[in-house]
Amino acid sequence: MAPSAPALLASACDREPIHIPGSIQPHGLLLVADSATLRIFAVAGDVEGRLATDWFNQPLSRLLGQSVEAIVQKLPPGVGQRLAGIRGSREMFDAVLRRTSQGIAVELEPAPAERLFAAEMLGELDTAAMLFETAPDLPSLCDEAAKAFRTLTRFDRVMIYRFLDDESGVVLGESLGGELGSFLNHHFPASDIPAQARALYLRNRVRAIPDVNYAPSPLRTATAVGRPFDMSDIAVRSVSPIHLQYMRNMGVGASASISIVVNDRLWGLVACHNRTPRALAYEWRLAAQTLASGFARQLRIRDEQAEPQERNALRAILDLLDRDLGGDMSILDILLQQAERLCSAFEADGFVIVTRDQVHATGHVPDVQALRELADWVARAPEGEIVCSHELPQLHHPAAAYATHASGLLATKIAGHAPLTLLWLRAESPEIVKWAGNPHKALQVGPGEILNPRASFEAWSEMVRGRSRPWSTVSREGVARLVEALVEAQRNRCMRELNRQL
Ligand code: BLA
Repeated sequence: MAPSAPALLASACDREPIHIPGSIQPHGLLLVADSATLRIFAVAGDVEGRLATDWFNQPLSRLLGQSVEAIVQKLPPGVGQRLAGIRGSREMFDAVLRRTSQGIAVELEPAPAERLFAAEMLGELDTAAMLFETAPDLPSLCDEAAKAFRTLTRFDRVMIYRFLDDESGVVLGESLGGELGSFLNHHFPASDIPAQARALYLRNRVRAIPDVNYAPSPLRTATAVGRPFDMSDIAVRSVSPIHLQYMRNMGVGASASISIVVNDRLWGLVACHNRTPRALAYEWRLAAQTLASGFARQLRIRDEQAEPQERNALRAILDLLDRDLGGDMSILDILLQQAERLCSAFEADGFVIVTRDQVHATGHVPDVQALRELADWVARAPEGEIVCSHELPQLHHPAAAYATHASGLLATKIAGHAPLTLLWLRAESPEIVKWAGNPHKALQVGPGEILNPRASFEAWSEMVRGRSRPWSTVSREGVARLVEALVEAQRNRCMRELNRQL
């Protein structure tokens, strides 16, 4: 089958090597010095004009002062060290030094006109933490977060953008100040933020584009260097031109985005937009990162609190099964006796046990023929694998015919001399999704054509079918534990049988 238009687009976008753009944003300067000699071998930006100096092969200390040598000596890999108050020819700079595998990188950005004082910042963070804690539900928590980030950054529009399972995203919270319109509850396709960008944002947690209309400043080296310079951690890294066009299409003049990381996964982003150019200086970026950690902590706590009910129901049924499996009743009879509970504990609409010659169904399920077909498909998965989907028709096309009963599937096969396939089914829950622009028109690529971002962000609604409520990690773990218990019971029974025969 030919790949769909959005899939083609996503893979084309995923290929842009955004960590090695070979240039920076021109509000900053970049110097790269040899790690051993501390002599500069590459620069980007108007170093000659703004620092009024010749740079090539000069020691870093000539530009940054003698103290730089001691700082570099103590610099652990990967951690940025700030050095404030560097005097340029016309302006003051703040510097961040970083040890990389390709040399010592020094980023210089204009010092902000005002400073963010620690006491002021801690006060703001403390107030935000309290508001996060007392927010009654997820939408209010996201609204509080959007407000807190707007108070801190003073951008016109601040959004809490959450990634969904298929990597598309939705705006869950928003705070508006200026003339920019609202995107609250709007969905955006996965290709708007491609995979390599999401991976980078897990590592580099705060990014700013002070002016989306900038002309990039190329990295210049006096002698050829082998590998392109990796700018993954560089704040002034030049961003993808496709993304810059996207921002311009949205009517945005400046942006900043802060990663929200929960349990080592990129849960979402705080997306800050300003209609006109606006910078987010180092201190504010640091404060934004701390605020994002506090917000992420609240998200994790709430997620953990939401689970106990489901966990308890599953534990209860697994304990019951453990007790019965120690006895003499057949495994199939035990499962049949507990079928109703097995269905409800996994919050399924239907539960089915398929043996070689029988189909035993509980709850709402499609017809027997469909169930057999589905079980045969599950049985072809590698042994021990748990099949889990809340968009079954996308994974297994014949399921489109019975999607109303089974858009969600959690399933596994227990091998052995009397193999069993267990299917938990969830009914379709059609959803009206409001997109910012028609996601199916996002594609503008053909052979030899240049990739373009969407030009329209007009609200566009669509009824999404073939999806159920997603399965939780707890449910998936529950099936894994059930499989373990059943396999062990089979083994014990075999041993007992052998002992009896001896
Ligand atoms: C990056 N796209 C991004 C970023 C956001 C979005 C937030 C991260 C920018 C950053 O951290 O500085 C998209 N911005 C949004 C969305 C909202 C928003 C969804 O405010 C909703 C509220 N973009 C496209 C297409 C491609 C593409 C078609 O639309 C690919 C062909 C690419 N987007 C793209 C790339 C980046 C990006 C490559 C990385 C930019 C970079 O860091 O260099």
